[in-house]
Amino acid sequence: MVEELPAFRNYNFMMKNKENPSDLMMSDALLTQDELSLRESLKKFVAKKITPLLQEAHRKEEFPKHLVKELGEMGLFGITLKDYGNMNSLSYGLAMQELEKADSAIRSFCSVQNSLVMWPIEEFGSEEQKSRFLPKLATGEFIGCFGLTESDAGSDPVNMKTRVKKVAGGGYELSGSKMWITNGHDAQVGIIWAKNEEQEIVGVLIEKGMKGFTSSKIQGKFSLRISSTAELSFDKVLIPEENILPKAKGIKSPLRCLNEARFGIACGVIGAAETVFHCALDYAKEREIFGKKLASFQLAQAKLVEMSQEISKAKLLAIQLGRLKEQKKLSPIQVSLGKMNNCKMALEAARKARDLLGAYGIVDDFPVMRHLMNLETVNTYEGTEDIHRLIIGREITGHSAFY
Ligand code: TGC
Ligand code: FAD
Repeated sequence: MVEELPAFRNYNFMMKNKENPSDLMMSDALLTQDELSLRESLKKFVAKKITPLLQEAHRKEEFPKHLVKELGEMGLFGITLKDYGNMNSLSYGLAMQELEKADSAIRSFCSVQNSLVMWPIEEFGSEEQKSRFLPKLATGEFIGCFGLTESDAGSDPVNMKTRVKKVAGGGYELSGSKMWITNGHDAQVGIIWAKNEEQEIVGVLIEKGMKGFTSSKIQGKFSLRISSTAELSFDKVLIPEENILPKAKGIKSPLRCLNEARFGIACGVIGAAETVFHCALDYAKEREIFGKKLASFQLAQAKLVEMSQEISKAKLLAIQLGRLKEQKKLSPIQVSLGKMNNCKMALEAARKARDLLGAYGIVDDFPVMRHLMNLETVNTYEGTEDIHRLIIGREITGHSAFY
C-alpha cells in the first residue's frame, strides 16, 4: 500500500487562513493596524446603514440621498486630502472596497466626490476655490460631478465638442453637452472639461442654477441603477473668471484625475467580487443536487477555486498599487493594469457566482445579479477594458493602436 502523504492526511494543515477563503495569500498581514481599524469600522457602517437599503433602492432606481451626509460624517469625502481625511492611499482603496461590497453605485458616489471633484480642486484650484467648495464637499452639503465624456467622445475625450470662449466684459461662455455624468443631476458643483479658443482643454467649475445649464437624469439603466447618471447641457452659460481652474491645462489634467479614480476602482471592485464569491460559496455548501452538496462536485469547485484564486491575487495587486502610490512611484500604466485586471476579475467572479446559484442567481434576494450588472459599467467607465489593454500595449511595444 502506498503510504499516505502527510499533506493529504490533514487537509486543514494547508489552510491556516481557513476563515477567509477570499484571502488565501493572507494579504491582510500586509496592512497596518490603522488600515485594518478603518476597514473594520466601515464594515459595521455598511452592514448597518447601507446594505438594508439596497434592494429597494435598486428596484426604484434611486440613490438613497439621506446617506450623503452620513458618508460625510464617516469621513468618506476628501479621504486623502491633507486638511480633511489626511489618510494614506491604501486607506482610500480599502474604504472603496468596503463600500463596493455593498454596491458599486455607493463606491462610485464616493469615487467621484473624492477623486474626480475634491482631488482636482485641491490640485488645480485657486485658494479661493478650495475654501469655497472643499469644506461643503467634505461634509456632503455639496455633491460634485465630473464631466469629461460626451455622446460622441467617450474613449477619446480629446475629441470633445464642448467649448469655452472669452466674452467682452469678463468671464467666459460655456457651450456644449456632457453624457453619462455620475451625480450630474444632483450636483451643486461640477468640473466640466472644455476646449478654449486656443484648442486647449481647461477645467470649468459649473454651479447648479447657472443660467443656460440644464441636466436630465438618464432612466432605464440595467446597470448601476442606484447611481444617478445624467446628461448635462450648456447653452451659453456665463462662467465667471474665478470658476476656471487656474492650474488645469490640457488633456493631461483630466487624465490625472482619472488615475486617482481608477486606483480606487482597482481596489473597490475586489469588494464586489468578495460579496458574490461568499454568496456562491455559502450557496454551494447548502444546495443539494443529485443527492449531494453542490460544493462537492468538481466543476463547482473549479469555479469557486478560480474565484478565490483571482480575488486573492487581486488583493495583492491592489496593496502594491497603494504602496507605490504612497511612495509617489505609481505610474498610469500600473493603474491601467490594476483597473483592467481587477474589473475583469470581479466581472468574471460575478458571472461564475450567478451560474452557481442557478435560477436563484437572477433574483434580487441575492446580491449577485445586481453586482454582475453593475460590474458591466465598472468595466466600461474610467477607460474600457480594451482602452487599458491598448494603453499597456502602447507602453510595452512602443506602437500606439489608438489612431
Ligand atoms: P496621450 O497622447 O496618451 O496623452 C496626452 C498627454 O497626457 C499624458 N497622459 C497622462 N497623464 C497622466 N495620467 C494619465 N493616465 C495619462 N495618460 C496620458 C501623456 O503623457 C501626454 O502628456 P504630454 O506631456 O506628453 O503631452 O492622449 P490621447 O488623447 O492619445 O489619449 C489616450 C487615452 C485613450 C489613453 C485617453 O484618452 C484615455 O484614457 N481614454 C479613456 C477615457 C476615460 O477613461 N474616460 C473616463 C471618463 S470619467 C468616468 O468614467 C467617471 S465614472 C465615475 C464613477 O465612478 O461613477
Ligand atoms: P466608446 O468609446 O464608444 O467605446 C465603444 C467600444 O469601442 C468599447 O468596447 C471600447 O473598448 C471600444 N474602443 C474604443 N476605442 C477603441 C480603439 N481605439 N480600439 C479598439 N476598440 C476601441 N464619464 C464622465 O465623464 N463622468 C462620469 O461621471 C461618468 N459616469 C459614468 C457612469 C455610467 C453609469 C457610465 C455607463 C458611464 C459613465 N461615464 C462617465 C462615461 C464613461 O467613461 C464612458 O462610457 C467610457 O469612457 C466609454 O466611452 P463610450 O461609452 O463612449 O464608449
